[in-house]
Amino acid sequence: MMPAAETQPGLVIANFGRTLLVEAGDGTSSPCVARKSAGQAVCGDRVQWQAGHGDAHGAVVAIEPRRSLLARSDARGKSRPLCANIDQLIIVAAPLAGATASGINHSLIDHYLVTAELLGLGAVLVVNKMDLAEETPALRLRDDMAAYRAMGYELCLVSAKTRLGLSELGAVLATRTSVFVGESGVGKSSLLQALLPDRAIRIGALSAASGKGRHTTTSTLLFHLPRGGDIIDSPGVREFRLWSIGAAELARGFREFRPFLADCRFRDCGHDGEPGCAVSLACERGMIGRQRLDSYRAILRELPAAEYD
Ligand SMILES: Nc1nc2c(ncn2[C@@H]2O[C@H](COP(=O)(O)OP(=O)(O)OP(=O)(O)O)[C@@H](O)[C@H]2O)c(=O)[nH]1
Ligand SMILES: [Mg+2]
Ligand SMILES: [Zn+2]
Repeated sequence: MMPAAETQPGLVIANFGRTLLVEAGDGTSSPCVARKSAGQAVCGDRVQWQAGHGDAHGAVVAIEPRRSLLARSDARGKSRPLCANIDQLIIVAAPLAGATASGINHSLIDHYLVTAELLGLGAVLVVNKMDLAEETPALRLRDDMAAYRAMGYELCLVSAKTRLGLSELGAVLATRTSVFVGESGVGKSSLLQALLPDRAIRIGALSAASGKGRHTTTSTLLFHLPRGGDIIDSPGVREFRLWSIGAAELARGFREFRPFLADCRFRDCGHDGEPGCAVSLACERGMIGRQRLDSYRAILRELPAAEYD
């Protein structure tokens, strides 16, 4: 009879569909599959697992309780877990080359900010490719993004190419677990590679792992940073839909709205043109940005009708 495999603690550092890469306490990693009874493990999960014999995959037998879980909706609106145990979202954006406006996708940024607020996670805004921002649009971009800084969000203007602002970004990532989120092509993986010391090795490991020639990220992967802290790289998205939340919850997700929410005439005010709306008034007085109120109203219209009313 074979001795029962020993159960040991581990950390999920990659998920490629059904196969997970689990890192043991000694830093080695093994491909594993999760037992059905364990549930769906994702990058960042602390797990109990058993090594496989020979070429056989190991088995994840249990997932430790999570302190946070980031999920996103798939095309059919079903929520899919993306990564676990993160402390903050690093929302990466980039200016469009040669554009006259800033080219920043504010709608996506605001969706992620609401997500962070409602999950109780930190959020940091990163604008990459600052080397591409030409003079006038760059000024505009700095202005646009400074509004987020005024709300109390940390903002880093960086370039993976010229290494502008990378030590600042490195400091923000140290000692915490973070996830890079944002549109495809904004440079999430490039920033990660610029922050890792053994970058050539890492790039090699990445393309070998995905087995694809393309650089676009297809799996969620966790890396340990040299200054401490872990960072999870995730595939880019075109849009990020919120799970089912109500209008009141959505409004609380816009942190600069909060001081005004109790002052609307109607207790269930949707801040969408109702008379006596304190949020609209604050916007007219310049205390809430027009773009943020527009963003709030756009997201309100995406919510399922039952919750909207
Ligand atoms: N000029 C310039 N180009 C950059 C910079 N950072 C990344 N790029 C380029 O932008 C392209 C996309 O970069 P990636 O790092 O693959 O972007 P990503 O966000 O990881 O994309 P997905 O994995 O598809 O989500 C690549 O061609 C990079 O070389 C930068 O700071 N400046
Ligand atoms: Mg990538
Ligand atoms: Zn209102």
